[in-house]
Amino acid sequence: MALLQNAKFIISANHFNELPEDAGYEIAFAGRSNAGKSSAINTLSNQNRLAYVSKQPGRTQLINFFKIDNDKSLVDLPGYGYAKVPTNIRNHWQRTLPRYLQERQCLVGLIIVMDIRRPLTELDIRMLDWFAPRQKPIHILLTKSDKLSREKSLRTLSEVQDKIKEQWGDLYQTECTIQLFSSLKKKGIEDANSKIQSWLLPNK
Ligand SMILES: Nc1nc2c(ncn2[C@@H]2O[C@H](COP(=O)(O)OP(=O)(O)O)[C@@H](O)[C@H]2O)c(=O)[nH]1
Ligand SMILES: [Mg+2]
Repeated sequence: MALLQNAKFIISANHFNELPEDAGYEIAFAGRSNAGKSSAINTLSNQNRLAYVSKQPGRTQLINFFKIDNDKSLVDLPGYGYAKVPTNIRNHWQRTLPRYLQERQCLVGLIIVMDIRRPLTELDIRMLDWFAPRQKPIHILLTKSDKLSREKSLRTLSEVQDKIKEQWGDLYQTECTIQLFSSLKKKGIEDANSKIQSWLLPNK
């Protein structure tokens, strides 16, 4: 059974000091608005409405916490990169997100969800730059892979892999893995779930 199947919404936080206690094990999902992050969370947890999916970008502007069990949580970070977000809100998250990524002790790994048609945007790179120095693993889901042919998907996968290696390979010991994903076609679920499981249950 998928570990995330039991995930339940706990709380939304707007400020760093509203976060639940920094204890146990936490994995966070980051990504551009509309990349397919909430859909990926729903797909991986095998629940239809755990995270809020929207046709309109920019709706999730809070840090949403989901409990998996007593000491494990999943975190849906506010989507970034949506032009219509008011400047004050954008500035707020530009301060709060790096702080969360750099200071949260219980954070064991980061999943970055990228639309395969638009991978590694400037803001995705900023997330990598903020988190990579912590030497904790990063896993990238290239989602909406149903939108490209198999050949084009695989080519994008290897291009992103190369770029990551080139840019961060020598800099950090961080493990950074990448896979194709589709919430629509339910592709890549097993690989993603086993990665998440290896972070949350390292001894199993
Ligand atoms: N074709 C396709 N569309 C997707 C996929 N994942 C999400 N979407 C669509 O992309 C839009 C944004 O999805 P959402 O999960 O809310 O993105 P978020 O803003 O990153 O949380 C919605 O219209 C989804 O139905 C996918 O794997 N394939
Ligand atoms: Mg969302």
